[in-house]
Amino acid sequence: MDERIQLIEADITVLQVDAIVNAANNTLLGGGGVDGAIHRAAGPGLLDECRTLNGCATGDAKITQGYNLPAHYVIHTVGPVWHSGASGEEDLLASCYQRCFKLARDNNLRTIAFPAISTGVYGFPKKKAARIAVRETQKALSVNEELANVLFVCFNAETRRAYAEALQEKK
Ligand code: AR6
Repeated sequence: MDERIQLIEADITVLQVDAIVNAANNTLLGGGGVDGAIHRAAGPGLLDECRTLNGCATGDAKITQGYNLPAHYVIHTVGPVWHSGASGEEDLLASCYQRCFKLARDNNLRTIAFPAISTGVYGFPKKKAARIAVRETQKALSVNEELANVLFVCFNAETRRAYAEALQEKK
């Protein structure tokens, strides 16, 4: 495993990194899950900035300041809702990671923390999602030497196991 990848169990809102990623929805105006937690911790400034962004397409990402968060930036990405897997869900989830890493590069970010995008309310199978996260992260790390640390933030044991397996497979 690339030593720049770390697997941690934590609340993503407390992390002191250059950017945390938000698993948002198309409106970018907040919601439940990690999105709700990030908006609560960041304070109203985040919602004000999000209102100026005109939403976000599924598979795309947009960056804002971090406001009251310890992280400098929030990268908001919109994962796909899992239906059957035949609606391009895997490619859309891969695109989320690619767009986040593109923003990281454009903004010279060195440390970035991801939640398990789409695997909560949006129902994406956790193991499939972890494999995509690991694959796209390894691709990004191979072309971006500025990237010092990528954290996969697990909020439950099942997610942690899914990432541990995906990382093991890639060894
Ligand atoms: N820190 C880290 N991970 C978290 C936290 C947290 N504080 N809270 C939840 N998770 P979800 P989605 C994990 O449902 O599936 C929102 O309403 C959670 O356990 O937050 O992409 C949006 O507005 C799971 O592993 O995001 C959208 O409408 C992962 O974060 C919709 O949910 C993602 O779960 C997006 O659904």
